Amino acid sequence: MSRAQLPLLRTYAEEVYPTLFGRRCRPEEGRVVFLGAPFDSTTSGIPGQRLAPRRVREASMELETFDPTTGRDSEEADFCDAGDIPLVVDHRVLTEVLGGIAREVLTSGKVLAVCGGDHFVTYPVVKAAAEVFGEVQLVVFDAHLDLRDEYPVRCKYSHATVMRRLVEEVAQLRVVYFRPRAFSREEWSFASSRDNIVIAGDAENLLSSLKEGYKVYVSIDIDYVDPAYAPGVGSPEPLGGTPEELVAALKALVGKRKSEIAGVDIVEVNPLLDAGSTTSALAAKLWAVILRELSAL
Ligand SMILES: [Mn+2]
Repeated sequence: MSRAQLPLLRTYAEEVYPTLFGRRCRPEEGRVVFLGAPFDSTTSGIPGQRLAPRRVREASMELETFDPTTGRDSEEADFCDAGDIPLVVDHRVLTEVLGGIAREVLTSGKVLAVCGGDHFVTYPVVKAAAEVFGEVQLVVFDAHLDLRDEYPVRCKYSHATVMRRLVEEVAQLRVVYFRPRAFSREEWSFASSRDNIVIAGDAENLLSSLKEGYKVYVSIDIDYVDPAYAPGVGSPEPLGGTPEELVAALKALVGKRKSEIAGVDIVEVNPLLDAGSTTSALAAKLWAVILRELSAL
């Protein structure tokens, strides 16, 4: 049988998998590398965050991306969508695979943008950042502190212990939380006992809490936002912030610290618990803002 040339059909096949804002490029192109981490093995609630990278990309295709106030368009931002890491279900394998990629990307001078996944995906990336840069400041937008020693029972490495493990294992790490609102007594007393953990109550406080000269990594748990705006999360916590507040804080942070930002992640979107694509679309919109701001160097 002859091998038919079918160029039109091949084009369609290449476009089956959605990319962030439709971007097709090679991973070595672009200042920012966008990478999906479809991992949800350490969640203590209903899993499904592994589906978020794909849903967030699909939602991004429906969004308009031009910002008239700056004249910038997220579709033209200086990034590449590198696809997803392979599905892994063991946190040690995730640490090896994602940590290795993060070291490579950060060593090259690029910014790593990770689309989770449950909050544990932050662990290997921040460890890699500390290996590459030494001193790292971790800015956390999250309803929760994720500072439990074990959660669920006897589990040391999970989405609810991720910040505790990082604080304990990474020397020279500073953690600055922006307006958390859900605490266990244990977490509060741990946070209060450490001078490398700061809780900021507003954007001004956040910026003044950051020391000069440190690389900055930004971790956004989508449950920072009120469940009314982000229902597709495993641990919905009432009385949260609005998306506008989050965007204002992110713009202030990225605007002021752009050249120091080593990486950003958005985690804990769970499409299985979402109301339509509400939460995935919010995450996609946040990526639009972040990529636009990071590109304006
Ligand atoms: Mn959370």
